[in-house]
Amino acid sequence: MRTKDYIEIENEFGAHNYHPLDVVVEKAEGCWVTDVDGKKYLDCLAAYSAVNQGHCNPKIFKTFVEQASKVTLTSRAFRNDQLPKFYKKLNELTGYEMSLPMNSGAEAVESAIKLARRWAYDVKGVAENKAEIIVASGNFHGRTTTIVGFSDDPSSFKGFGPYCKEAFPMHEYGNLEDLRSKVTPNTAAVLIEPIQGEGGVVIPPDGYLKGVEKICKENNILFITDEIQSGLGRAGKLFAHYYEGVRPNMVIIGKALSGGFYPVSAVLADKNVMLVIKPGEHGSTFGGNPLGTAVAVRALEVLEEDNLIERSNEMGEYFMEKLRSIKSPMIDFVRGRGLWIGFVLKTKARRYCEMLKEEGILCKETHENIIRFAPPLIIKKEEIDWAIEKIEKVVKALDN
Ligand code: IF1
Repeated sequence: MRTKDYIEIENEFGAHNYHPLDVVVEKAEGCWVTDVDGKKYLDCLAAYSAVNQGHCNPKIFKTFVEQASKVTLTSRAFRNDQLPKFYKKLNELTGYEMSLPMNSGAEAVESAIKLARRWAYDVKGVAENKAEIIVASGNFHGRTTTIVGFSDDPSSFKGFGPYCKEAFPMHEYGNLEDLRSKVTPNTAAVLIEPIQGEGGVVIPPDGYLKGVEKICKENNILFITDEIQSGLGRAGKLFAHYYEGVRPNMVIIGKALSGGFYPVSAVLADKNVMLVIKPGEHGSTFGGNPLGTAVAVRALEVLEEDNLIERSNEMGEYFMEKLRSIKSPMIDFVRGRGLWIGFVLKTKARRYCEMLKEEGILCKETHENIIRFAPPLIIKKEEIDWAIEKIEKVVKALDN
């Protein structure tokens, strides 16, 4: 079958909840994917930062196969020999006393919401069912009904209500005065992305994260960062919140936590927060399973062994410098941290992405005019040079 045959089947039998580019991937390795027609592409999306370690990373694959041949899932009714290693690894790597394993990013965000509310009732003393969690404009934290209920993007929330809006006051992302004005005695937490991905790599003003931490400390509020996309090396550090030297009370991780082999997410916290949830009060069938946690430990080791966090920094700087050297009236500016780059245009970006696909580069536009370049962190300098050549060719072609 060829590309068009697969697309016809998708359109006929699959939900139409996406509008993907017309490329049907058959296999992938490192930074490169190959479609069913045998055409190769440089992947500059990396599954929204789930394959920071590169597609089908051989070291993680080895662990995946070994563990899958032993046991994949026991449910949490029993214990397994991989989960303790996962807990220990996250403690050693991040310094948080405990972690709570889930599967998708949204599930980890929902878990953090439950932890924050329970902490508000049992520790802070907020009246039952009155806990508020302040969120940010332009946020993206997943697609469950609770989460889209506090989105300000109609394509996320329209037609899926009713919602509990009063439980999630919104402040303008980056605006500390606005945040302060939303604090009440019922505020349990502030939940933000340290850099907003879906907004097109939106970096808040210097001092914002520090300011959020200060407001939280002054008002006995939990500071929660969603690092599902920005974390684990994508922004050039283990966590993007390291840029301001803050230590949130909870950190939410996912995506690259498994190197793209298996849905693994987690909430990191110290005991004073994590232990508010008692046995039997939260969980999931696959959360903390031996296959996912074995893969996650290996995925984290690969970040360290192959120095991917430093590479993200260096290669990201290099990529942004080369992008800034492209001259065109249609380029507004380039922004980013590490290998997480927003190429902001003065026009619609979809056409650029379609032409880049023809040139062998896969990337995705966001908010109409921004192209995100976020390749796997293993990308080589010569691969960036190759990409820049193609990007410049497309930009020049569309200038005329
Ligand atoms: C899709 C983008 C969307 C996330 C942050 C939680 C989640 C995500 C910061 C939820 C997931 C993915 C979802 C994916 C496209 C991508 C995404 F922001 F990365 F670009 F949708 F906006 N927090 N982001 O980025 O994690 O439940 O998906 O595992 O197609 O929906 P999830």
